[in-house]
Amino acid sequence: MHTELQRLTRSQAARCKPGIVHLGLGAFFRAFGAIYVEDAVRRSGGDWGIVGVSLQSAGTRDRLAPQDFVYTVVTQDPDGGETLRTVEILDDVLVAPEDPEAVLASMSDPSTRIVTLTVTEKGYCHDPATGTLNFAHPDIEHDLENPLPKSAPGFLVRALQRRRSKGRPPFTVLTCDNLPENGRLVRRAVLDLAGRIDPPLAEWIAAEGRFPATMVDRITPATKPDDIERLAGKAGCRDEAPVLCEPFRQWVVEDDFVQAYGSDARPDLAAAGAELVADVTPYENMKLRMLNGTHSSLAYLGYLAGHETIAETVADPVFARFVKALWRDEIIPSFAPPEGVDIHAYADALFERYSNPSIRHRTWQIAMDGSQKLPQRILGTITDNLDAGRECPGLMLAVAGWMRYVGGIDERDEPIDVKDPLARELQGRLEAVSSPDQKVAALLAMREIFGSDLADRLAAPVAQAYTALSERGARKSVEDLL
Ligand code: CS2
Repeated sequence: MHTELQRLTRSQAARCKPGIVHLGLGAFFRAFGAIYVEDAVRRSGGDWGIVGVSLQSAGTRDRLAPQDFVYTVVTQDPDGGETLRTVEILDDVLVAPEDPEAVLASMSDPSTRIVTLTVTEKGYCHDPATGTLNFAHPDIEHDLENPLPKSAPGFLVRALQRRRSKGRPPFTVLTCDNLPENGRLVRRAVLDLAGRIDPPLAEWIAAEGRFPATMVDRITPATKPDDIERLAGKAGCRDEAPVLCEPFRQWVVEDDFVQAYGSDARPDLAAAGAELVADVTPYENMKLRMLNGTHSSLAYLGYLAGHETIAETVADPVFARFVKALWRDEIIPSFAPPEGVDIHAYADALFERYSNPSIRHRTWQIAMDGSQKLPQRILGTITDNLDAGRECPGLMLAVAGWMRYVGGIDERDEPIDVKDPLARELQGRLEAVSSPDQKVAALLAMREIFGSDLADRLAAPVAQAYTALSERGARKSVEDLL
């Protein structure tokens, strides 16, 4: 018999006053940043409630509003055990396209001292190969002309403009996206845009603004409709917006926040387990290359081989050997790990995390937006290897795997639902030519992905890998490589 379950409700009458506006309220931030902030407030206090902003659609707000913005985070253990935690740190959710004015008002409110972001790689509207703002991006073109913006850089610039005109200090911009030197990247996007809109504003931001870099890590697969049903049965109340994640989490934050707020510049993140350091770069390199680099490699090749999730892919002995070889032979030799980190133990721990069968992280989900991810995840590692005279056949195969994937037809001749801001251009280029060499050359010519000097160096090895994939399929190509 179907029983009507009650909705999830807030347990504490008193809510935390807002101090953070978060742009891009996806599952990752709700399972990650929100937890750290809530823990910091529980341990050390402070007015750090979070106003979430969806930059695209109303879905998350519509699910969260009837339950007063409270939701469940479910950590999933390898043995099938689950821990449910109710998160109450969200104060409100705004939907930018519906009411950009409300978003700017919240960002320029005196109580807002930090704006955090998880807008994904493409949300910075930059050129992935160079890190500069793409002024030809339609949202940036719009934001140059209109005081009510659409893009994340646009909201940051217009909100900072309001703060400056009201004599308020800027907020700290704390990006939580998987981009190299992410603090510097968002700073550059903001200064590029402000420089065109209001040059004195750009000078003020350059002097007063703070853009700490961060390394973020927690595997958070998308929630599926049956998860919602299953959890409702388990919890005895209905949450329309739960998020699922692995037990592991790590946040390394550069301790450089706007000084005008004194000791009130940030929540006590250290009390919540975050590491506050002077330089995040070695952590970022490690995480982007070791985790995200192999995630993307497994996603393209695993998908082509017919594997639905990362756990399924690494349960296949061929792919298990492949990912271990990637770490050992191609990735670990390419960078200097942070001091005190045993990088081989880090790789072993990653393998355990990938193998967690409770985490159903789809290869298709990770394969998304490859044009924006490849440079920092894989191409930098390849460049460093080639510069040092080392070959890297595994990563070349991964690049070729991406090229096969974006071609849009899998190994059983079924269509692939390719999600990428450049999908149309990628497919157009592939369809315009016929031989593997030409197809590879056509994609390598995309400077916004490969820059200006990598194409020549990749042409022969990637074409060879692409041919192997076309003739023998992904699994056999991986096996032959080992
Ligand atoms: C993944 C990441 O979707 C992806 O591209 O590689 O989101 C990954 O799960 C996280 O970075 C883990 O911290």
